[in-house]
Amino acid sequence: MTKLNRILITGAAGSLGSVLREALPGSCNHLRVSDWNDLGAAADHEEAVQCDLADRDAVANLTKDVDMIVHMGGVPVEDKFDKILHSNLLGFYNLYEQARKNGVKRIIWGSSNHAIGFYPRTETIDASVRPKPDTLYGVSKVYGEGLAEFYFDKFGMETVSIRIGSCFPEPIDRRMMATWLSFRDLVQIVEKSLQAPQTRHLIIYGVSNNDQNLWDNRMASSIGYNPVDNAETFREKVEAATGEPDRHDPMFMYHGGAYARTDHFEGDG
Ligand code: 15L
Repeated sequence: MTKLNRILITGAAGSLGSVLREALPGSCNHLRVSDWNDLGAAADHEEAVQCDLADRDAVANLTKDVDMIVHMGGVPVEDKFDKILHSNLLGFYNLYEQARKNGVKRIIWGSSNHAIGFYPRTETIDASVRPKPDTLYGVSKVYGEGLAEFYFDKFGMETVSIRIGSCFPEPIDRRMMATWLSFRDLVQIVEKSLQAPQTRHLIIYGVSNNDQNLWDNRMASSIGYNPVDNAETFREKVEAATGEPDRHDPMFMYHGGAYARTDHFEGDG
């Protein structure tokens, strides 16, 4: 494996960012970690930078001398539009534009299954389908994928957009029997995205090798992703802990599950 010189991880104090902060030091000589929350003490191999991605000048410095970025920052669930605007739209744009100016080769980022969350579960889809976001949060992920496409076509800056399913230590409800991504498979899909010689703008699903998978993830094998975990290992535990599904509940009707019936913060900003 060829080592990159410097990788930047954004959202490094968040749940997935922390997993990658632990796992990626072997992929590079220098690891720069950033978050708008406190990052704790920096390890010897780390440069820790507390930064709000909506601050353009700060992002210009943050993205200097970086080969590739693993972007896990941003609002991670449905929220008020102003919060999404600040982090997922403005912050995301700043990251792309400053990365371009600083000559960053590739961004690998956490898009989400909520970009396609309003597809009914009766349909298996691949990553080429038209988006069907289930929330404003999902719309922000579609925007991110659009910006990534534009930055590749116009400037040749590469992206891997990983539409992450449900990334938790283990599946905790029946929907996650289909959508679960283990931490181990998260690390693998990010490492393969960093190592691939060329990705252009690739959209793939971040999902483990679950028997009930809703997504045809053939595109992910083009970078050598071969998930090793399967939610079936936890079936008994999940079924004992959660009731029989109501097939008419949006939770079980759509790929996006509960997000398809989440509150809309109408006019709240
Ligand atoms: C997401 O995009 C969220 O960040 C995560 O917290 C989960 O809710 C996940 O989707 C999911 O769909 O389970």
